[in-house]
Amino acid sequence: MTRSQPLQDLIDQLEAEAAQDREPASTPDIGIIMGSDSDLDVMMGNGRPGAYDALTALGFAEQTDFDDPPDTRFSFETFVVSAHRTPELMEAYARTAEDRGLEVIIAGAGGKSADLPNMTASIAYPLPVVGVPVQEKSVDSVIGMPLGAPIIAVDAGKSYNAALSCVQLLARQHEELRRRLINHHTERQDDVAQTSRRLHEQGTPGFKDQR
Ligand code: AIR
Repeated sequence: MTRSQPLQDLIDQLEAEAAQDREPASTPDIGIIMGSDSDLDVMMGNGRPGAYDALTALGFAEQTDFDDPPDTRFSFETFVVSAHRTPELMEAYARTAEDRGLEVIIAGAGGKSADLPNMTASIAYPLPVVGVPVQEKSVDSVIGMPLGAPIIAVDAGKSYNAALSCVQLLARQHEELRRRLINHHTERQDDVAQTSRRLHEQGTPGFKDQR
């Protein structure tokens, strides 16, 4: 199949970056790919929190230029990669991921043929891939991997949890991330405890009025 020039340029760029052999601290730790920009709200968050919200809350910055890393130690990058419209880009992204310094990939796709997460996991192996079914009807497609071809997957739309899972993996090597995850969890506990106390002390009608 012929390739458009912008597609070829993107593939060439990934391959050139992989050949740079850069310091891991200056490359994105997490790569986020999605089948379409119509997946953006689910994948990154819009009202309902997504991967972007989880990662920025944990101190990650979005790296938009491979050659110009952000000041923060931990970062992620984001691309649209369609398994069916641009299979060559999917293959190149997954194949170069490890050499580009990524530690883990989050891959999300919607529809019934949500093949980006599972195909990326197959090609990027042994790099771990966390799959996000963007819709309920995408769940079987994302999680249905054969024996010996692993993928980590979250429930439909739970890109926020996919990001937390990635940080959990990274935290095995980075005590600072472990500390941030524990703080994040403690904040969640505070939220539940405070809500519980308010509901109990205000009673149901008073609590409803103040919501
Ligand atoms: N998709 C895109 N390429 C391959 C697949 N499976 C998915 C996207 C999106 C849905 O198809 O992940 O959820 C619809 O994409 P679009 O671009 O038509 O809005």
